[in-house]
Amino acid sequence: MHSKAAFIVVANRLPIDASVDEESGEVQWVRSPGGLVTALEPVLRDHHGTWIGWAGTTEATPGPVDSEGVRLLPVELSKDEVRAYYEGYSNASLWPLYHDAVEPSVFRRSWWKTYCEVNERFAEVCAAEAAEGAVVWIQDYQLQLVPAMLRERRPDLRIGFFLHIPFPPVELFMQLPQRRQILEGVLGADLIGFQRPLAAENFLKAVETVTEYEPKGHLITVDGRHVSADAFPISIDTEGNTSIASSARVTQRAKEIRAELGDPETLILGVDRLDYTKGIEQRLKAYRELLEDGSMSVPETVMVQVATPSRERVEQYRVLRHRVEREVGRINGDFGKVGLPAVHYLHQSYDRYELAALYRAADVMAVTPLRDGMNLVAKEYCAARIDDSGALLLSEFAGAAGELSGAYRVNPYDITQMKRRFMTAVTAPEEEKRERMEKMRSFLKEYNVDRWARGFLTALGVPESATDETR
Ligand code: GDG
Repeated sequence: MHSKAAFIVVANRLPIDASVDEESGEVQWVRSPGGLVTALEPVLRDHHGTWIGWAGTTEATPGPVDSEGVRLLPVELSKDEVRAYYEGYSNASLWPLYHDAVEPSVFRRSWWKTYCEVNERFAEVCAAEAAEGAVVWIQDYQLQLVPAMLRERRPDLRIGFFLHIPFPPVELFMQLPQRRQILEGVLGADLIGFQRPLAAENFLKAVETVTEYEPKGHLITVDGRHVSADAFPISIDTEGNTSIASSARVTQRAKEIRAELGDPETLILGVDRLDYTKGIEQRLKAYRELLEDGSMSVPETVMVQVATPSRERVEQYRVLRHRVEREVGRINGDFGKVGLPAVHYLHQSYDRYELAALYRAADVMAVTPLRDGMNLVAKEYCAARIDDSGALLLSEFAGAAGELSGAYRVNPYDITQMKRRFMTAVTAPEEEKRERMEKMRSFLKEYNVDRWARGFLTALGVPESATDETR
């Protein structure tokens, strides 16, 4: 029998993907590298820790896998559960509400019921896996009930919770039919982490308004227990990103990309999950108007928009895709030339090397969300600019705007201002851009994802040596 875990990460998804072997047709599990894995892997390995999550499939769910010193423990979900818990309550009720309700939330009582049941399952799996006094770190909005459900079963555990997306202002949060249950769920944790101080403040205000608990500063006393809520801005594996961007393969590919695009003077890049929070439509609108009024022209300027497929069964995402594609078609119809479109729209996923090559090829990176917890793409772009060139256009509504002070800030709701900022980013003197980029790059060297994970775990009471030595 395997021994119980002293450190556990609980997230909606396990860091693995199913891949079907072409010859045998067998399902294999491949590790999917991501920021969270990179950050947590050393701590997990050091503690012989376990990662609990859904394997991303409703079919051949793998048994527990031991992978590079980390135990991956899958939680099974049925098709109906994925629809109601993940696509429904998480992504059609909570996601829009937590992002300023930029699209209206859809509330269905049956989705909530399944959300409770699935959260319960995660809590049960975790309770059975945790050693006495273990540290458990629960991730994100899909699992907000797990902290309290777990505490009920295992009061001996040290529980942390981190919300990757914003926490909305109380006026909006009040719309949520299950506002009390959600807050009480999260309050099961000892430490609650947010991306920005504003999110922590919104949360504290919601607790004060909705529950009987009275926050004092960042502390809330819940049944005699001290719960702390604070900001822990997430970051990227800066060194890893920089090293991929400097590789010969990526350097070569960045050159090829520019050549394939017809060697434009200015290459504008957008990389987002195709999500209505990312401000893709506003960005396209500003670009179209700049082409219309002659401030920019094709082929001197070209835009590449990578829109990674996302949540395709959720209605609002389908509608968004139509709107974006119609606008891209319109821009290309009006301003493209044979073999030279004004926007290269790519509804595809790329590997990290191609992504890094795009970052290195782009003169201006446009990150214009209407609301975003942090936005890692903005940080990855800076990490990839190994010669300190390039300009980052960054929405003030992205968490990253609080940290990346060298960016050209935009309000994506103000198209006129966004057009002006686009032009500033394109025409600013090289020296100015370099200074701005240098500032952001040195910030990211220090504030990388290790620092984020260590900061949170230290605040949670995990001894510093345990989070430090292996780094
Ligand atoms: C949530 C919050 C918060 C994208 N396309 C491809 C690809 N990506 C990678 C990027 C980046 C990640 O996905 C996206 O992260 P973001 O932070 O930009 O946005 P969300 O997905 O909305 O993330 C956000 C984040 O959680 C972390 O806390 O910052 O605010 O919304 O790393 O590079 N990666 C590859 N191919 C692609 O086509 N390989």
